[in-house]
Amino acid sequence: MKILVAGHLGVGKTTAIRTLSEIPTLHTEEVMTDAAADTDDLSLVGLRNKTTTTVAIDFGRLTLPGDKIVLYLYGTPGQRRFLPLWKGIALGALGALVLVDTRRLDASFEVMDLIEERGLPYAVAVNVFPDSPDYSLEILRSKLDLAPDTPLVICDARQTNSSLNALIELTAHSISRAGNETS
Ligand SMILES: Nc1nc2c(ncn2[C@@H]2O[C@H](COP(=O)(O)OP(=O)(O)O)[C@@H](O)[C@H]2O)c(=O)[nH]1
Ligand SMILES: [Mg+2]
Repeated sequence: MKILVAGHLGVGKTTAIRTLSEIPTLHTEEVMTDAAADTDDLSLVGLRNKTTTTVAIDFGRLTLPGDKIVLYLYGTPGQRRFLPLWKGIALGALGALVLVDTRRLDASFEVMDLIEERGLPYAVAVNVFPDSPDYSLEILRSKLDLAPDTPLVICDARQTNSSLNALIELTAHSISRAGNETS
């Protein structure tokens, strides 16, 4: 099954896929060019030393513990200018794990809109950084304007169990939604 790992620049997509994948991951990172410097403003993200940006996709694979379910993970850039890429990757996907950084909540709306437009079920995983504001889940749910049944979890993309937990929430939600639609 195909799963998207989506989110804005610097939110931790590459990290999460590296952490989760049981095979060496494929990354298409490119050195950010001056042409993208205005659109991908890293000072906003607090990543002044980040010199690469995901221009296409990350790819990894994961077999869920206990099941014979194999997940193919596609890291997908959050910017709308990658829409043509999105259309292809989203086709046939089970759902999307949206990584969110509480320091830049507004930057997550673009990616959530892209996913909703494609009709994909999604779960939100808040990737915590040392200087992230500490909101309760209830406040986050309201700030992100999430539907009551959209899973929302806190995670650390660098930790396997934490990322896996987020993925399991998404898989359960997507399977349950697919069940509701066919019944
Ligand atoms: N503190 C902290 N740093 C993280 C976490 N996840 C990613 N990072 C760091 O944040 C930076 C951006 O992550 P990356 O995976 O490249 O983001 P991407 O642009 O979404 O692929 C990297 O330097 C990561 O090491 C996290 O959960 N906690
Ligand atoms: Mg990346």
